[in-house]
Amino acid sequence: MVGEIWLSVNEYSGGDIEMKVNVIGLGYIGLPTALMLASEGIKVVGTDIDQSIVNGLNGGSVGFEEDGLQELFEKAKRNNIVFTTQYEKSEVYIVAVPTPYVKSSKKVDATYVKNAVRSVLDVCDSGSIVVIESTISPGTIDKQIRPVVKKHGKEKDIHLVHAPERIIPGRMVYELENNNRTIGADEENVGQRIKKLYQTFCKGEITVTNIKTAEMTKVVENTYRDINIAFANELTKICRTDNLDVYEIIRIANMHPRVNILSPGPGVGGHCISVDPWFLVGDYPGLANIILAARKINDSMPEFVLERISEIMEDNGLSDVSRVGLYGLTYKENVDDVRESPTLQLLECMKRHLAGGIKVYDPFIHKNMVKNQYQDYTEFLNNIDMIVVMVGHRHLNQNLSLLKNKVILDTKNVCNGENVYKL
Ligand code: SAJ
Repeated sequence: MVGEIWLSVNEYSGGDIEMKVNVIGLGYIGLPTALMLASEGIKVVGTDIDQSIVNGLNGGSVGFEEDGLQELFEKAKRNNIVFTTQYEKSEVYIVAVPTPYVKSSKKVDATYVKNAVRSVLDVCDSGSIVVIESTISPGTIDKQIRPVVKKHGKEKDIHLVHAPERIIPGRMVYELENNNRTIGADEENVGQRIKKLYQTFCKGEITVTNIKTAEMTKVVENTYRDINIAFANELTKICRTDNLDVYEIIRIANMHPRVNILSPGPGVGGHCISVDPWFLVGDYPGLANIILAARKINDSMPEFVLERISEIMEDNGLSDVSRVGLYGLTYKENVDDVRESPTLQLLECMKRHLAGGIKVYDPFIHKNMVKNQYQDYTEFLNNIDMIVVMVGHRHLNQNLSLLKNKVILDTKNVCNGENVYKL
């Protein structure tokens, strides 16, 4: 059977051999991956336990916005991609379900992955390959997934692979095609087979290594970025106490050939960079020191923004927080994803301090999800004297003139002018 898969992938690259892949979890990662494979002629079944997602896809709606995603969807449909809540017998299974972390222990919560693997084991044949794409902390496959396979009595029958994704929301389709990737497998030939599969759409370099190295590498990549953002945020706080312009300092420092400081901001959101470093903190207590400090600094930024709001309100004789508006609810610009967003963290922090009434607007969020949220930009602006730019959406820049009578706190360094305050 294993030989057959190897053959089929090889033959596929040369032409028209069928190969079936079941992609499990049709979210931000699983869906584009499923569509990409189907567009390249692989027979794909996309599975999600959420009937409404499956109904949406079968009804022609992709569910979220990404450049090039709709076109990919159309192509995949022409190639007969199937969307269902059922798991389908296939040669390869790609699991792309969420991996949250347990707030108290900071350890990865692999429940969704384990459930998905259990369901795969119920249907799969001997020789199948189960690829985990979800981000997991180092050792998760050994400690949590292998026992599930063993309990099912299939440890000798199936092959586990870890192929963490690297795509960034906002550029997913481009990055799926062009990023380098890592594949971790127990046996080199299994890794090479999965490499062939990803090579049907991925033009980047694909490194095959062992599973634990692949797990660690993925978490290290996001932790590296978290630490570097934390450095920029810490500099911001330092510069604030001395009234120094942190952006000018970073600009000049970055002219050094070996310095590349990232941008400060109102905090770090998203489901990756603000989550993955906790896996290392949780798993290596006492050793993950810089990592923990970086997490704390980035998590402290929404509160720092609140302090800045209060200072600037006082400077301008403003006392009514309900005349202040937050621009942006998403975790970064030009996406509709609000997971772990700094604005939500800031609102949470206000709630803890029993403060409320601040207004909110985001051009990407068409449903009201927080209190005092507006859907109409003009109405939002008419009801505030001070605007806090939490996210630098393109929409803000296209309508900058509307802000000329407002006091502006720009946490993303996207506005200029006399009435503009920075972090
Ligand atoms: N941010 C800053 N300053 C910066 C850069 C980002 O404050 O200089 C903030 C953003 O505003 C946002 C957060 O950090 O709130 C994260 O945004 P991001 O654009 O840096 O990254 P993500 O979370 O959208 O995607 C990351 C990517 N990982 C890395 O860049 C190492 C992506 O490649 C991964 O695939 C993704 O995480 C993931 O799934 O792990």
